[in-house]
Amino acid sequence: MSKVVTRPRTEVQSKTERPRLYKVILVNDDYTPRAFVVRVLKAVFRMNEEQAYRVMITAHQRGTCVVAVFAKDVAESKATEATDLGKQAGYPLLFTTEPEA
Ligand code: TYC
Repeated sequence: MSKVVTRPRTEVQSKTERPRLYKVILVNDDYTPRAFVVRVLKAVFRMNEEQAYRVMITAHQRGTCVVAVFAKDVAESKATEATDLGKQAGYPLLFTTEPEA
């Protein structure tokens, strides 16, 4: 009589961890006009003038500023959209993403 080897049919249920959130980060440069950065922040991240100005000036003074936090796909598409608006206007404006700690 042959032995029948069976394997567990289900994976051990891993702890239910929420998917990691991703930060969108604005990177300073020497060429993109401040007003253009503010306009992009308002358009892509739905900020008001004051919020957008604060984020822009923080990146200007410190090198980078966290703009907002989203699910990975949303963070990546917004960073790309915002970077592309700069590119289309001939500016080196850059938005990157990184996972939250
Ligand atoms: N440093 C730019 C200037 O002086 C303005 C700027 C701010 C550009 C933030 C990019 O992420 C940025 N015109």
